[in-house]
Amino acid sequence: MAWDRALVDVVGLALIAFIVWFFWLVKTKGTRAAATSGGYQEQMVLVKGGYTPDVIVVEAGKPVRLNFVRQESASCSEMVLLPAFNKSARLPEGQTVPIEFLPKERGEFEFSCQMGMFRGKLIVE
Ligand SMILES: [Cu+2]
Repeated sequence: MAWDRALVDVVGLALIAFIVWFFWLVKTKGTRAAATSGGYQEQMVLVKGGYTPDVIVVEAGKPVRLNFVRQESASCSEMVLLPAFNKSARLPEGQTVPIEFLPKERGEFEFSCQMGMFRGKLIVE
């Protein structure tokens, strides 16, 4: 019968979808910024159709340096804003633009383009 083979296929596909979703979800917990010799927690952020990584984990009380690298010409991403830290910067295409700040409080803080279409999150622990 064709229908029972179809059922097996559907169950198989559902299982694959679940596995993909599960591992993808685990991965979105965030990227931990690396500690550098200068005492900074540093993370490179690729700006291309969004922010990669878009969830960055840092520790409170230590200075952070996010190095934004914009690799697209779409005007949407030409500014990045971190309202919680009173920071913003223009991102010329192809240049590395560092943004430095000191996260004092724990919490989750958004960063985004000026229209809020691209979004990322900084998790301060
Ligand atoms: Cu935008």
